[in-house]
Amino acid sequence: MVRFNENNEIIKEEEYRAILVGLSRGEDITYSMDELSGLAEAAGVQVLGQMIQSLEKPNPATLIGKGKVSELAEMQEAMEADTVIFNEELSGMQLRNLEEALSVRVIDRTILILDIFAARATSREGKLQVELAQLQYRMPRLTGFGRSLSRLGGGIGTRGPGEKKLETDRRHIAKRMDDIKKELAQIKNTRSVQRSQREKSELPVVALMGYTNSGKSALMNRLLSLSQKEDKAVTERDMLFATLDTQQRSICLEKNHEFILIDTVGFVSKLPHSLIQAFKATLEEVTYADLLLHVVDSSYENYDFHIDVTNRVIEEIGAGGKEKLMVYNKIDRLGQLPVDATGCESVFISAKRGDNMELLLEQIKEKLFGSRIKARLLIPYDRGDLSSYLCEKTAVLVMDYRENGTFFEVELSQADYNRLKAYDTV
Ligand SMILES: Nc1nc2c(ncn2[C@@H]2O[C@H](COP(=O)(O)OP(=O)(O)OP(=O)(O)O)[C@@H](O)[C@H]2O)c(=O)[nH]1
Ligand SMILES: [Mg+2]
Repeated sequence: MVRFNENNEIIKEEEYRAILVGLSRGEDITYSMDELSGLAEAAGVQVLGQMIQSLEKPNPATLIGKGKVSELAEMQEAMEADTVIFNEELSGMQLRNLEEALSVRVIDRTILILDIFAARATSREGKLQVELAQLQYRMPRLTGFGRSLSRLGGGIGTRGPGEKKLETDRRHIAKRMDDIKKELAQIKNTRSVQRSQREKSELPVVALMGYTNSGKSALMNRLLSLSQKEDKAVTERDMLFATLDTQQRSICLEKNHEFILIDTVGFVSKLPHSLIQAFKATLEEVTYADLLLHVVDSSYENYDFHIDVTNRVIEEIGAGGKEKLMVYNKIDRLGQLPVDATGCESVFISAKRGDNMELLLEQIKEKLFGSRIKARLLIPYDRGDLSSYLCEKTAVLVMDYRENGTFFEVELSQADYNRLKAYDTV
């Protein structure tokens, strides 16, 4: 579990005993709480119990109601818990009030996720991104903290000692954030050079995306072993956030059918916004992919929820318009095949046992190298995303700006055509 000392350095401590607290605004939060429990365990916290409150409007001072705070204090004492973990992100004021009322460590879902990322990051870039996200989380909470301290330090208009300390802290953090951003920009530059080298090789790119623990790395390893490259295997483990850094491997199945496969960080619900921002750079690779494989753990009963969360992040990083194939994994754990409700093309596999790999490869091959067809499309002006897609990803023969949209005569893959056939002028 990560805490900060006076100089904003991370202090590592071991094994906490925690109670989880959830707030429901009428929705069922069982899954979300299960996930919080998984996150806590991944951070090395022992979960003793949980408390849920149904509340239409969260209490601005303590998130949960006053009565619930007292109940929580009793529960914490009885169970000898030293930590309380909230499923919602807490404001600086809520954190402070709750810590005062409970006199134990109070943590929220965001800091827990950031903590796991901090512990797992191995690359320089990964570490910097997590640190930046941690500082971004800390900055506004520092302000809240400072206000209360300055009230203690004197009346209106006076600067208490707390305020001075706050100023130093804030300056220290701002400076560190600046340094990190500069270094990240440098790393990004190097990567774009690498990318342009790769683009010269003109290999198509396929990116694995999906919820954490869905089997993205397992699928990458399966494809590597099919192309006799077991020695290039990536980390695959039964835990949340096993992969943090984007990894690339080339997969060569037969002559002229080689592609680059990218394994990426997994997602989780309520992924802190600052972390998505921070990881946008590493996930930027995804926005250059020709095809996304959205990997789903179909043995998880509520996998639709995971699909929604993943789709939202895919949108947020600007990869929403990419060609996508739904890959329902872990079918070895199921009695019958899962149902796809997304309407996208889908394939049902087991990365572990190797079921339906041929089928998956056929689909990938078709999408990447499949035969091209000629089409005449009229793309409305409010769908500039589609026009740019056509320009970048297909062979444009004719392009003409007309009254009600851009007219294209293009050569494109069957999959692209299927996606765009609503705009066919024929
Ligand atoms: N039964 C079964 N287990 C699988 C299958 N595919 C992956 N797993 C297991 O699921 C766990 C997670 O797999 P990973 O490949 O690490 O998952 P990931 O999507 O890369 O996870 P993150 O890197 O955390 O985002 C591992 O223990 C895998 O062995 C499958 O088809 N069937
Ligand atoms: Mg992984």
